Amino acid sequence: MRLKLFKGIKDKLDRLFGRGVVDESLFEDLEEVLLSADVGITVATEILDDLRMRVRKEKLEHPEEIRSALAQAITKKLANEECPLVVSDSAPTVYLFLGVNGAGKTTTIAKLAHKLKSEGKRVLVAAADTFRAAAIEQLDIWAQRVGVEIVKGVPGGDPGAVVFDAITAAKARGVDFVLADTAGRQHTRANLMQELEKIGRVSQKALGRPPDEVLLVIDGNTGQNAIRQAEEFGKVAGVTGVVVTKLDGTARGGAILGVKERLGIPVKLIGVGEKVEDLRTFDAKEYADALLE
Ligand SMILES: Nc1nc2c(ncn2[C@@H]2O[C@H](COP(=O)(O)OP(=O)(O)OP(=O)(O)O)[C@@H](O)[C@H]2O)c(=O)[nH]1
Ligand SMILES: [Mg+2]
Repeated sequence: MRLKLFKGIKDKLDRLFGRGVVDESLFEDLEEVLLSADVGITVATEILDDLRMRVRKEKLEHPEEIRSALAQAITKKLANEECPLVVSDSAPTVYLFLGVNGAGKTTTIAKLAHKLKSEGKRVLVAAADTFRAAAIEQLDIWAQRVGVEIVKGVPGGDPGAVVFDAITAAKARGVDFVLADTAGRQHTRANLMQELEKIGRVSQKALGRPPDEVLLVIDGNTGQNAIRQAEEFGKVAGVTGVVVTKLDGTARGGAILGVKERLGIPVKLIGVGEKVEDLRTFDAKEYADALLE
């Protein structure tokens, strides 16, 4: 199935390439299109420099050749970003999910639980978003629907304690994966950010090692602020990977092109819809093609 990302960009590109002329103004317009998709200026410039060089060297003149060369330039830029989720040799493998409010953490956990379960793994989700009763209930409903185990805290309770209990239960029951949900928080709120640090410490205590992945969930509509979020969450929580959600409904998903380069944190998963099946591992070529077609 073809990915459909970045609403609207295809039309802009069709118009540009439709002019049938390859000149400097084409590159200027392409730069504008990339920037409108929230590809950062540095990354956009590098991609277009690469494209210019190929156009010159290979004397490309047909719009379709240029479109495919552009897709290749973007794929090249992203090539070393493909990076699968770490799976521990000693079960349970623990993934902690963080991010700002509404980014898609809980939904992503449901999707990943579904995927792992369909691969025959035993999965336990930890409802460590104790901030709102409704959040615990939301994960509970997903757990039932997907058919995985859940460890819940009480509303207002200590999220670290939930993660501790979940890991302990997972060890006792022979669970393969623990997926821990946390409350959404703004990266500018110091006390809430400290709480994340504590959750990390607690899971270290229960597991004997840090969580295998600390996954920052970012809404694909976030634009260049995504970099800033990644920086701030990275400082307190040792983020190991990024999940970009809602790429099905945005024209601005280009910001992820800069995350790895700026912060050394790879994009691991992407969310492309609201259903449990709508999760993909990040594939550079698929992403580049979706950006342009
Ligand atoms: N279209 C689309 N919607 C998504 C995607 N991922 C999540 N959503 C929607 O985004 C909204 C918020 O998702 P949640 O998973 O509740 O987000 P959260 O980060 O857990 O939110 P808080 O716990 O409140 O911080 C829901 O309506 C989801 O259905 C996606 O990949 N595509
Ligand atoms: Mg949530």
